[in-house]
Amino acid sequence: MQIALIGLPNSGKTTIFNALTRGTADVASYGGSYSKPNIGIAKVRDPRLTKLVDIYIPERVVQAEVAYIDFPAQADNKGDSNNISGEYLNHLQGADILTIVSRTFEDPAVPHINETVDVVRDIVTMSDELLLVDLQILERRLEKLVEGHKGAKIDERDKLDRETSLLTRLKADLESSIPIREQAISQEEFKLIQGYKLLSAKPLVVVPNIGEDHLADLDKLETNLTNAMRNKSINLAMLCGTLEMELAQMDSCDEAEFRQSLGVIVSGLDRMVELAYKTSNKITFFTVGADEVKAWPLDRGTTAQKAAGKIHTDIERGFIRAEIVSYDDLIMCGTETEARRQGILRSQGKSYVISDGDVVNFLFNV
Ligand SMILES: Nc1nc2c(ncn2[C@@H]2O[C@H](COP(=O)(O)OP(=O)(O)OP(=O)(O)O)[C@@H](O)[C@H]2O)c(=O)[nH]1
Ligand SMILES: [Mg+2]
Repeated sequence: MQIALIGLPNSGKTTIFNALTRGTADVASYGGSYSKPNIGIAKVRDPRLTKLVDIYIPERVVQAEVAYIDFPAQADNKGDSNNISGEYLNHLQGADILTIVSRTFEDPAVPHINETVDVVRDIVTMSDELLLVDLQILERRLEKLVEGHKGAKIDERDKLDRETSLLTRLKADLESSIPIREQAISQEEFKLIQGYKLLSAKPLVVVPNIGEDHLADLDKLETNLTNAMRNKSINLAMLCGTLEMELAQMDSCDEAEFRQSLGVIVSGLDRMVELAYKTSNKITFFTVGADEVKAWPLDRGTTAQKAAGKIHTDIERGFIRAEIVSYDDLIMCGTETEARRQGILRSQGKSYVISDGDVVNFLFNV
């Protein structure tokens, strides 16, 4: 899973990138021209995995991973579509989830591109920027369709007409500020536009970056901001970038102690990742054993047989059945043997749909 961090200059993207990846990329280093993005991989912290490790005491623990890309904003980026093009656009189109980092912290030492701090304005600016990019893509495609129509054979015209009317409809909604992800699009229609990799079709998470001085009000601020947003479907995970970066350098005991003392028990980064999973319809299943306990990300709605294919194509091909117990039931029973004894651990066939937290043992024959 790849998450792209975008936002206006000085919003705290690199600070949050460093916190997520325990990295040391330069903060506040924009020089006015586009330079290479920072790319880093982070393990997904999942407390359920820790508990499973306590039960199985495996030789190896494998956490899920997320790749993050942090883009240096251009010095003159005030949020118009011309800023997203070329390599930058390619990177964004390749990401699974877009995350807008939006500055909420006040700091006279850190200049703001729009002079004042106004988080709602900046979130709208950034999401409109994504819409504008999509509009341009659709406009260019529509021009090509008109040209193509002239030279097309009669039987091809029907297909071109269908696409033209779909794109015209999507464009009109974009012009009314409705992102693709909120438009009513059938599965069949979606297939027609999939190749365009439209940015506003991607799951979006907004990360308002607050100052250390507002940590105590985090929950209240987040609720207020959610209420203030015109678009209620926007998913917010508010956090303090500088604090999270500081905490990321500590070991987990010190981190927990420090969080306790600040009253920020839950990691803002963990909440952000959780939200990223939720908005992109990803769930987690686990495989367990004495050799390895592993967390696997999976698209919601995937069947047991398809999930087996994540591990190995042989397991998918030779799938017999899957033994499944939910994480909660396993914890309640204490051991797999007990879950089996109580009949909670069940055998499921290939069309069983995997749920979040399922602990799965695939039986196969090749
Ligand atoms: N006070 C305060 N300063 C912050 C916070 N987050 C980031 N900063 C500061 O803001 C400046 C910009 O942070 P960066 O993380 O470099 O921001 P960016 O979005 O990556 O900036 P560009 O790459 O230039 O677009 C740095 O000086 C940070 O130390 C915060 O939560 N509180
Ligand atoms: Mg940066």
